[in-house]
Amino acid sequence: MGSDFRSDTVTRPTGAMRDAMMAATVGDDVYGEDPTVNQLEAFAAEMLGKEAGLFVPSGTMANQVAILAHTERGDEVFIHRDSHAYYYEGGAAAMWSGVTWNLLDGIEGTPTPEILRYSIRPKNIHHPNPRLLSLENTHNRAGGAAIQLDRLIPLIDEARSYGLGVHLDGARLFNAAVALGISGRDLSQPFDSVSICLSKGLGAPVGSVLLGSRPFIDRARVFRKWLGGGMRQAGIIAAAGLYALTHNVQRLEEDHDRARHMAHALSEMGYQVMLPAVPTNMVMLDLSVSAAQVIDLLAQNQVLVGAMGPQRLRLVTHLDIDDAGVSHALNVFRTLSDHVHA
Ligand code: TLP
Repeated sequence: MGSDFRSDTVTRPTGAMRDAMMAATVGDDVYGEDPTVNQLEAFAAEMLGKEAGLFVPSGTMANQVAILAHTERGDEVFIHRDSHAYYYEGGAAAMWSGVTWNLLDGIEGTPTPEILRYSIRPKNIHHPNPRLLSLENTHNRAGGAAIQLDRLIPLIDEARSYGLGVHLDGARLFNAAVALGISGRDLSQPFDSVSICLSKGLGAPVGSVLLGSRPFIDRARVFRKWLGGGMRQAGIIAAAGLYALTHNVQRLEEDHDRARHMAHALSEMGYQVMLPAVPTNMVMLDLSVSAAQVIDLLAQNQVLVGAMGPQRLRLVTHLDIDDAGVSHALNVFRTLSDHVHA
């Protein structure tokens, strides 16, 4: 019984995935000679309708390499203030790319075209060079919200009218695609670059892929090397990624069903559940007491959850959470409910 709801990053590779890793043909990927890495990059590019792909160790490196490849030092990057690349990446874009952020508002982590328009300053010696818009789908801090294309396209059109490039942090792109009932390819189509994570709901132990045009990926490959992300016989882990993309996309529906069931049950118990318009594999709870206190109480009962704010909990469903794990967690929440209602 799995009851670790802290993140979908905690999944461990299954036996079948480990078999695929064991069987992988490998070579030195810094020489471009690892057949399994090459296969993963080509497969992911084909799946998302982009020219080329770059295998990187983490979602953070995928975002940082993308920002490096899109910008020059001092350029301005537009991003929602709750987005991972700004909020959770330790200020890395300031360190590596030397860019300046322009932080935007908007519901579900997604600005409107008007919000972007009002934040664009005229070309003038006083202002930085506006260069990139970075979006996120699903949006993590917005409770795993899947964002529909009809909200994204007008925003992207607006960005393009100022000559901005557009990057998508698609760490959970397939959760969004499955929840919206469209292909990952259609959801990626309007973006210049897209990063996907293999090590979240898809269940691989390590790795992300950055996708884009061939010249963009060639440039990104140089930055990956600079950041120390050139890996050698990486086919061992790329094989897990290929397995994940082949077997674990459609099953994300199960994680969404379990999250929906939990959201419903918790709300019936009187918990304040924050639900996005199109939810995926996350449940956010707003408490009237400190999150840390409730996290401790839950952990004493073998239920692990994370905090998304001083009084906000995040529960994430994934490959290693089954129905028994959900029932156990709900029973524990039921016993605590008198203490922790908002
Ligand atoms: N998110 C992690 C934490 O860092 C918060 C999680 O548990 O959700 N983009 C998005 C949208 C992410 O949610 C994450 C990881 C990343 C990028 C970074 O991926 P990694 O951890 O592989 O660097």
